[in-house]
Amino acid sequence: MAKKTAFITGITGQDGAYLSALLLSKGYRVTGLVRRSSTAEINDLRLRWLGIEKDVELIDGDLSDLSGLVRSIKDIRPDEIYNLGAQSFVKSSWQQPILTGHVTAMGVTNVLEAMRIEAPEARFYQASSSEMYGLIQEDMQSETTPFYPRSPYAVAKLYGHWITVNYRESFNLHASSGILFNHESPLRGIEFVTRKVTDSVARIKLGLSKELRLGNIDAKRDWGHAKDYVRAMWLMLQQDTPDDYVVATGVTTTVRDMCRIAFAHVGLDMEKHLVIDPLLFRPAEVDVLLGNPAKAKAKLGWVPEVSLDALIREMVDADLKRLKS
Ligand code: NAP
Ligand code: F7E
Repeated sequence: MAKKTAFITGITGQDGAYLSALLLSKGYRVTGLVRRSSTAEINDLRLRWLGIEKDVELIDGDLSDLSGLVRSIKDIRPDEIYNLGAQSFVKSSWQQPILTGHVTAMGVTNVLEAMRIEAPEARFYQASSSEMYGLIQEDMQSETTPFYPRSPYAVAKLYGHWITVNYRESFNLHASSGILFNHESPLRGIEFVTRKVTDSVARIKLGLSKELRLGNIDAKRDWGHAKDYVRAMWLMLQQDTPDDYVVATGVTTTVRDMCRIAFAHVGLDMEKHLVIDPLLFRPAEVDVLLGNPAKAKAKLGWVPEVSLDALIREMVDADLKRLKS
């Protein structure tokens, strides 16, 4: 069988790196879009962490630049397109709402347009988010739960989700949307709460720091491992018909209890180090998220393999190792 080609936007991010590793292990040619930076040597840090930086082809480009996307897709002729690129940090989206709209919302239309023009037979994956449920309308969120976004990021993702559905219905494209709940790993950006916690716990353990400052620790999230979640993305594009799927563990935990796992792993007392900082609270919060992955389990045969306990312990160990070296 001919080698399949994948094109990944956001290839330098957490999910882009794990997805690249998965696709390479399946024999794909993996290509990806990279924003030009004056410090190019740090662009591929995550790919290097996984030891695959030499195995992927990186193409300069930006989600806000339609003509560049059209040219890239024309040159690459991908079989599968994974749109993972985004301004993905919720808190920053209040600081940069317009940029978030340009990249996280309109960027989706740009990729879909480029695909429609140059590779209409390709299969498309959109990285939708549980943040779209925001002020939850049902205790457990599924594909049929109404959305109520609570941040400029979530509003932008909702646009991306619906434009994907619309292009599927309007142009008969094989376009699927994965509504993924929070997923983490040692490659998670340091600004997200799990990695902030595991990095701080490692620093405190090594005597490099004394405290961990957090905002709303009563917020609850349904956390899984990124490695499990990129498998679900790939499975969606292997189906005969495109569709939308919730990807989650079905377990929700407070930020406080997630922290407790990290401190306990290195034998530290959380109460001695945790400081609540009102400046870290958000203008509007998503209090609780809990996903129902029944459809993904039934139709894709997808089940998460890593528990939150194991995930946080892996992240703390990776941060200890990183800091020691
Ligand atoms: P991430 O680590 O923040 O990666 C985001 C990627 O997007 C990076 O490669 C980044 O490039 C790229 N990017 C940002 N702006 C861009 C632009 N203007 N043009 C081209 N590329 C741009 O995010 P992630 O955790 O891997 O998440 C992947 C996707 O899933 C995102 O769309 C995110 O919103 C969505 N999502 C994530 C989660 C989660 O829990 N992780 C859950 C649901 C949905 P640089 O490296 O240059 O910054
Ligand atoms: O916050 C609370 C914060 O920034 C989780 C992105 O991948 O998942 C992610 O969005 C919770 C929130 O993730 C701090 O208020 C308390 O309630 O790790 P986070 P997020 O906002 O849920 C979704 C699914 C995405 O799609 C996004 O792209 O933790 N929290 N104290 C804190 N959060 C942070 N970051 N920092 C704190 O100090």
